Amino acid sequence: MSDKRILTIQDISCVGQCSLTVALPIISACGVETAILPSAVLSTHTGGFKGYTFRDLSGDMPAIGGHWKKEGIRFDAVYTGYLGSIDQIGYVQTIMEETLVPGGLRIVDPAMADHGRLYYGFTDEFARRMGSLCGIADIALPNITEACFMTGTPYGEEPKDEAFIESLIDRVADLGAKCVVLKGVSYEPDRLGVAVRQDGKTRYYFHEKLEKSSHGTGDIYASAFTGALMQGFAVYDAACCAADFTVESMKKTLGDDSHWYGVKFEKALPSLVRRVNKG
Ligand code: PXL
Repeated sequence: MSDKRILTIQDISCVGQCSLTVALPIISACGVETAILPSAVLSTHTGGFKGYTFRDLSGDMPAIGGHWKKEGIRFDAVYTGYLGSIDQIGYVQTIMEETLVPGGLRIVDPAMADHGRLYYGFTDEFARRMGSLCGIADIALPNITEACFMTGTPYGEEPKDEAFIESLIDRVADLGAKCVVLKGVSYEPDRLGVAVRQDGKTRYYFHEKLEKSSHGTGDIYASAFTGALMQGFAVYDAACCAADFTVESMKKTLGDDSHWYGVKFEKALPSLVRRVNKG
């Protein structure tokens, strides 16, 4: 069997346990070679720190992609997260076309919004364009807020019942995404989970809902999902595995209020490694 190699494109937040600083260790721990393309370099993530630096690396992307094309470098999957500009969305599509092996997977985590709001610096136009990237995805991994922004669905204040969730997934699927893993679904007060739409059917996976929501958990989820998928898990099984790992990572952080900026996923890695690396 040939080992898988993937490319992940997202920012380096130097401090803050999100994006590349979680994707690289998690996917590597899953036994999958992980190449990176940083979309931007920030001193910290944007969720709670003040005065962070931000260097947009959009200008470097075409030349980096061009070099890989010339060298014949290929990936079994490209997984994208936080992107630094609208231009990057087009560059990413080109890099996918030029570097994916035949049948290679496009995994897109929109990574631009949560709790009903876009992250600082993003616009409705960016969200619309991210919708077009999700439209070419084999697997799109939005949370409810991101799915709403990409599809022009009002987020509203009301609890999101099954009818709302099913029609929201329909709308993301209508963008063109082949599979949709919708994160942050909850129909009962103490249960949280994901809805996985594949081949026109939705399957749910619920786990306990912890009191505190934490930063960077979407990136942890998408990274573990990608690692498990590349190790041969079916989409639904990878979605469940990633959910369990994310909850475990959050539990490892409970009780340490000084660790407000992210979760201690490192402490949960051994369980993920055991579950994903079968060989
Ligand atoms: O975890 C998503 C994320 C990634 N990168 C940066 C962020 C955020 C969320 O706020 O600010 C820079």
